[in-house]
Amino acid sequence: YPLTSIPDYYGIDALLTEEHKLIRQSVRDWVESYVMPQIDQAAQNHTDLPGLMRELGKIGALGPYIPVEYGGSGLDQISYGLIMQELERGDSAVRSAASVQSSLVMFPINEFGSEEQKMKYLPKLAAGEMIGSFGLTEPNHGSDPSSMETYFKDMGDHYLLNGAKMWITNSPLCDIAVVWAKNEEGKIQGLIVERGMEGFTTPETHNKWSLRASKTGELVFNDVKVPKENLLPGVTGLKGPLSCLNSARYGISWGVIGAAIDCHCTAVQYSKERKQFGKPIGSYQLQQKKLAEFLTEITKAQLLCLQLGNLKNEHKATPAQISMAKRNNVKMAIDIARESRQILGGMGIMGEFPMMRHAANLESVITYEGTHDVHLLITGLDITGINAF
Ligand code: TGC
Ligand code: FAD
Repeated sequence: YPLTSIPDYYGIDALLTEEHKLIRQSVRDWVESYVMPQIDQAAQNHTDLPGLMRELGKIGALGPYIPVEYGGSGLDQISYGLIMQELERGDSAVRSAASVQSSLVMFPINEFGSEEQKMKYLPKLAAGEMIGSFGLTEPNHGSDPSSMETYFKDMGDHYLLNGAKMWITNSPLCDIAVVWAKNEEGKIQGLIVERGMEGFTTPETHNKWSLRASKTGELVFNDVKVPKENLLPGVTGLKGPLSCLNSARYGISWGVIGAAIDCHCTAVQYSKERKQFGKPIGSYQLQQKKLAEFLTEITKAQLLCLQLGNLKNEHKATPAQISMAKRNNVKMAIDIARESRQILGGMGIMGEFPMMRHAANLESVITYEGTHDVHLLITGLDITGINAF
């Protein structure tokens, strides 16, 4: 379908700077040339895209808002959002790779790391020469990370880390993992664990029906000796990992607009070309209702993200505002993926079209970074002041 059909129904482009539009175009071009031609096969074969992280590094998609002196691009939050949107138009797995590296690995090192940690890790992470993962979720604690069991002890000249993390994006590929664990006082702190440390393993999780072009796995720590200089000195408590989630959830709010746009544009094109009962299916009211609702929901999501990005640029976005955007936009995208698949009839289940892949991916996106239910409870708490967890 023609890229010119990408919706901007409310003229939102006029609110973007020339730099925003250039960044968006360059990522869009890269997605067209690198992701689109191979993503269906990668997803069908359950393999990741070769060299993806280095490619993302080359186009400046890793840590775009990290300061230039640490290898980032020093861009604003709208730029970050637009990059995520274009990546997820290609596939949620591609946006996931960039989200984890940027918001869950580079962000905590930049916010809470020592100068030595920033110099050691950030430039390589920004270039995609090093792959990071983020370990918060455990087999017994997903929505409730404060009950985590992974812990470390102070052994004098090093820490000893024990426990396990589950559902970790890129764990089988990672060179380092930012791991959240409890100290001897039961307070949560972050440690940078490096591949090769004795007792650290990263088994892959097989047989996913979702995010098949992304590697997921475990992080297992069996008496891992972690050097003291690998503790993130700048934060203690759950607010450490949750601050990273604020950044990643914000990026997801934008990203899923890309997946929705890909489905919408494909459905518009198909509905004009496919004829049944002698007329294009797009001429029937039932199909037009779907298309009209897609465009309405995409437009609302775009406006929501743009203003959230403005707030974020001013450091005024609250975690609850970010939860609302993540919850609303992911549901919007998964609904559009499912409904648009129907517009294509039988063709909608085929790999030549993106809907099934996006719909299946979005089942993970609606679950990770806080489930749909958890974000509703965060909004409920913000409205009432009453914790319903
Ligand atoms: P609660 O008692 O409310 O708060 C504990 C402390 O944390 C602070 N806090 C936050 N700080 C910054 N940002 C936020 N969003 C924050 N939310 C809470 C809070 O102020 C408090 O600080 P302090 O100083 O008073 O101690 O915490 P709780 O235990 O009741 O749990 C709250 C809840 C449910 C909101 C939270 O735990 C939650 O969000 N659960 C969902 C878990 C989740 O999102 N996991 C994501 C794992 S990572 C992932 O999925 C990556 S997928 C990546 C990909 O491939 O793209
Ligand atoms: P649970 O917390 O067990 O929830 C099960 C159900 O119960 C959900 O519907 C939930 O909404 C509901 N529920 C839970 N508590 C309540 C309540 N109080 N009230 C009402 N309903 C409730 N984690 C990481 O740390 N790093 C990663 O890189 C990462 N990548 C991921 C990649 C993929 C592909 C997936 C699927 C997950 C990933 N996750 C990662 C984990 C993800 O964040 C968790 O799956 C998510 O937080 C939910 O936890 P859970 O799966 O244990 O579900």
